[in-house]
Amino acid sequence: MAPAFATTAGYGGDRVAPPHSVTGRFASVYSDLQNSRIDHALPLPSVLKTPFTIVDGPQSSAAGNPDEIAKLFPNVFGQPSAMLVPSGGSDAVQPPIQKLKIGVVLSGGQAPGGHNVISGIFDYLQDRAKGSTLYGFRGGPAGIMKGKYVELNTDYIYPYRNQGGFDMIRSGRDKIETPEQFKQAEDTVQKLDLDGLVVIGGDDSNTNACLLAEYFRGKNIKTRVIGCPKTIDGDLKCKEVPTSFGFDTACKIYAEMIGNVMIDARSTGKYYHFVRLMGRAASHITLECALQTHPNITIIGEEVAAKKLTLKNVTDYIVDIITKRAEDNYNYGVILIPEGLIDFIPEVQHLIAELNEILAQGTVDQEGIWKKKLTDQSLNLFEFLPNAIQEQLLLERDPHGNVQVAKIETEKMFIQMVETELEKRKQEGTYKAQFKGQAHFFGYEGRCGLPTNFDSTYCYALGYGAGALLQFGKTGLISSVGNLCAPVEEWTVGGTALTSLMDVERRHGKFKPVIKKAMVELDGAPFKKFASLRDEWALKNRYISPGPIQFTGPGSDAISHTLLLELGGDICF
Ligand code: FBP
Repeated sequence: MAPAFATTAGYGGDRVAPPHSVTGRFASVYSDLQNSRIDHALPLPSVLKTPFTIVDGPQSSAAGNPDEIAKLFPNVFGQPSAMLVPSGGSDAVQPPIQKLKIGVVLSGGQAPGGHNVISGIFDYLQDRAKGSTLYGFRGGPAGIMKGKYVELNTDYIYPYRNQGGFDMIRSGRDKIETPEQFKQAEDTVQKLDLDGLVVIGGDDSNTNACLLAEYFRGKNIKTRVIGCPKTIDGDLKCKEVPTSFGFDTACKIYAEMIGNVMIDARSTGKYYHFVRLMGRAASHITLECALQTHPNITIIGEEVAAKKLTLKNVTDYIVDIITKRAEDNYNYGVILIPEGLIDFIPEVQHLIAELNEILAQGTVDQEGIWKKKLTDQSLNLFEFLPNAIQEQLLLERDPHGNVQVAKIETEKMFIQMVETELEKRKQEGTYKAQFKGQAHFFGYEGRCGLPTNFDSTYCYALGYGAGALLQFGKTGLISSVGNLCAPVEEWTVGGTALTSLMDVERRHGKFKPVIKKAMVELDGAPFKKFASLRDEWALKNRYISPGPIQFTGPGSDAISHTLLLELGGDICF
């Protein structure tokens, strides 16, 4: 018997499972757990279960350089934030648009919960705007430009409910940036007669969403654009957008693996495990995993940058702790390193900036003549790095011109550098033990897991809210769900002006709008908590093994330590 799947939205009543899947995924070949997750009932914030209307807040500004942002976004700058509030009885407000045609796109790296954002939009349309149509653009923004889409219906969406991955419509990293590409996007939305477009993505994709909103409004095109905060990296957040989805699940997956490695280290007593964690420029994932598992050493990139540490300083910090632990006969341990670390070290930043220039001119020859273009300091550093790291630093940049930090094996580099330094200390007689390093990179493993209860529910509310914003004619906002420490019923739902998250960067003599990445704040509660405990974790083994993600019972609804601490809560160890 096909199980009934119900949202507890209560608005449009229970939905019944389609008899079979007609898409790439087949619920009939799912594990029992995957199947049970499809039917997991998602609670909605109370405001989404009643008739509601939208109330505007005060005019917004920008995160920096408001005058420049105002010039770049003359049609959407300064918009107020929007908040959904109940409107019952005689106050009931009819949304201006009854039936909608909406497109949705997944942009950038996978993050658990993306399918639920789409389910949320779809269910909103079913519940509140009957007869509407939802199109999914295939393969990311390229799908918009090339007009590649699929109509999403109940059967299509069903097997993806509460499941990880982005495979319902896939994602991509293309950017809509040239005038021709904007024109292509315009042609597609006109052809489909779209009332709205939801862009589910990180900082770059949401900047792009805002540029599209501006473009469409400037040309009097009716298509409105709403963004949704996605990225496991956790670096797209502000007061109104407390976290990006996917961070919670990814950190819990990595924390389970780190916990297992810790027990392995303690069991054999012979390895130092160097674990590099995804997260690109920011160290939020590393910090959260440290708070969840209590490793012996954790390097936070933002602290390294603030203290202007060199590679040698970081190596010495690790080696000092290894040496001290050896005095207590602990010749094992776990060390967490953020994947973007290399980019935080000022001397490496200079080197990368010089390499970027050289690569942009396309002048990296086999003979190494290109190296003459490096300054002496950068050349010395480059020559000092292991060969593998040299090669990785020369790899092609991503579409945004960034070094692909996921491909740089910093954990291996540190093992080599620590080995060399310990050898020196052996000669000096200050280290007498045996060091063996094991390298790990935990990255892609965390991006497509079954979303936690938090990510499932949060994403569903983000999608449902995005549908509401579009039906009320909003554009240039990012779907925002707040009050996340409270029970779901009390969560707030609304939208925040994308331009209010923006600043400008000067590139090639022009101002370019960017949503500022939210980095780990050294005076923020999560880092302070970590800093107050790290010395104890370094020498005493206070390992915690959080185990696999729970969907029921103790801990199943716990939010990340980072979010809890940022929202004023505390954790007791
Ligand atoms: P987004 O910023 O698009 O969410 O991607 C996050 C991320 O997983 C980073 O943590 C990682 O550095 C990068 O994607 C890897 O990119 P790719 O999937 O292109 O290898």
